[in-house]
Amino acid sequence: MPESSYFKILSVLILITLPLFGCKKGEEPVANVIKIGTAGPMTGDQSAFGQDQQNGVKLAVEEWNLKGGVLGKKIELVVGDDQHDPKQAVSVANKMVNDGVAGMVGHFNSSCSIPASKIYNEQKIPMITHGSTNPQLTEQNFKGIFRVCGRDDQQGKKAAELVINELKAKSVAILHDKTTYGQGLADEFRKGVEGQVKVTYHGGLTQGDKDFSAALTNVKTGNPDLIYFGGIYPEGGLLVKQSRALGIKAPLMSGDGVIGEEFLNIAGADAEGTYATFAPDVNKIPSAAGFVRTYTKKHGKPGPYSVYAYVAANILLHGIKDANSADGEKISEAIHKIKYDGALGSIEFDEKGDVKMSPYVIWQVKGGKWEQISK
Ligand code: ABU
Repeated sequence: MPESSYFKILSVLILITLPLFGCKKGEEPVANVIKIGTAGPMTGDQSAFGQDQQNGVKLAVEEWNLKGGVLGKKIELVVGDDQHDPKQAVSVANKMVNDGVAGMVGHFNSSCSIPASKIYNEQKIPMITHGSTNPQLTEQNFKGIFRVCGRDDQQGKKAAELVINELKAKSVAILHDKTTYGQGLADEFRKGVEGQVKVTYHGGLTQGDKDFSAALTNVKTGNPDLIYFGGIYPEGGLLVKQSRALGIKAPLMSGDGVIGEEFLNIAGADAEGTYATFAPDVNKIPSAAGFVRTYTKKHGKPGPYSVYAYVAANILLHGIKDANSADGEKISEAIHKIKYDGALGSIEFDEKGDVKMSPYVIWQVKGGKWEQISK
């Protein structure tokens, strides 16, 4: 094709497509949609958490779109799958930047949120995680990084208080999955019991392994009153099952990573009596009743972090609305000022991007179900 014809065709194509981007000849393209992203373990062994997250964010986006979207534009959700792998999380974050998202909900795993947050921060894209609890995330003091969940220094302390004051344990064994979350939480728990309870064993295991008999043999030798585990349900469920098979009677205690149906499915009857720290039961929060009803109709019973993803998405969209702009810095400023009253009650952020109120309560498996046992 002669070069002049090629350029003529190209010019016609540009003229035809310009209105699709909402601009006239000579103007900068303006998108007709506002994109927000959500990223987490959408596939793989932690996908129950990822799917709960995706469903919660989708519900918020659907509700906003039914009311006309935000800033007069339809909201488009971009979903990223990091498979709880930090390297994958970085490439998902770069893809979100290229896709032009105005803000992010997630990631879920602290080991993913922390490296991804560095990219969002460089690009001034606000990020609200619904479930990353490692303190380091907000200790970076990035202006646009927030979390609607609590922190592991809070839940590790809460667990230690239960073990010392209520369970009156004299000795504990501490295990973790060597991740940012799991190891960090185990360390926070240890800080809380140090000097008051004997630690008979403290060691790591590898995520994805299926046989924990080596670590559990060390645990058994110390005969502790309780085993504390920092980690997620695939390993937590197997740990409690295998500890019973080895004749260990000590109860397991863990954090928010084991809450949910999957832990019960993996551990079966051996789950009974397990303790965990997590936020209050969403089914008992009056302001969450509407969310529970709508979510259940669409996706079945909400998972532990569904409502947190839903609330994080709502806060992000309110931030865009309050800022009256899709500019990341303006949105982050607006989120810092927000007093959001939604499904989880009133939420405000401190200067680091943490919620002002620590949410932790104690849960226990009773009659084959997770039950909130403290206020
Ligand atoms: N907080 C539960 C698991 C997610 C994370 O912080 O890694």
